[in-house]
Amino acid sequence: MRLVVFALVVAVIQLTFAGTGQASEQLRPKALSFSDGYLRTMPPGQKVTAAFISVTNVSDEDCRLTSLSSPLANRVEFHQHQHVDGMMKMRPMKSVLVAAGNRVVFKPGAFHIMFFNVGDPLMAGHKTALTLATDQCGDYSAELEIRGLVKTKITDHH
Ligand SMILES: [Cu+2]
Repeated sequence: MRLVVFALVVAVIQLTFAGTGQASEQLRPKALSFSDGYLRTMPPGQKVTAAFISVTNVSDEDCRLTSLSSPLANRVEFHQHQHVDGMMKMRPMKSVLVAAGNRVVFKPGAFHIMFFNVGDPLMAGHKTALTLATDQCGDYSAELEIRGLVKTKITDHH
């Protein structure tokens, strides 16, 4: 009998803790949301590629993206395109600010994410996780769809 009472007490304590966990999640909603993430496949023999994604800050606090990681590459960087002496150059950025209520779109020819030393060939259609850290808005895992370089032909064209 004593054992049953003890088991009940343990169950009630566990329920209480589970309850507080959910409450604190609700008090601190995620500041950033991610959409349209994709990673380009590489031509044979290459080990460098780029990823693109939209980052929306739904909070009223500025968030700064500070670092990136991926299981597919040992170095992942934020890059920016710049015109220098009539040439398009890429420059790494230490961090990217996503201001309160704003959206930053990583897209071809603008801000983008570079993957270096990609170990294995990338399979179009597969998905992979990109981990993003911020200064004060927590850490995130965003989904990237792996897409081929060549656009699929429209077959229903007359
Ligand atoms: Cu780049």
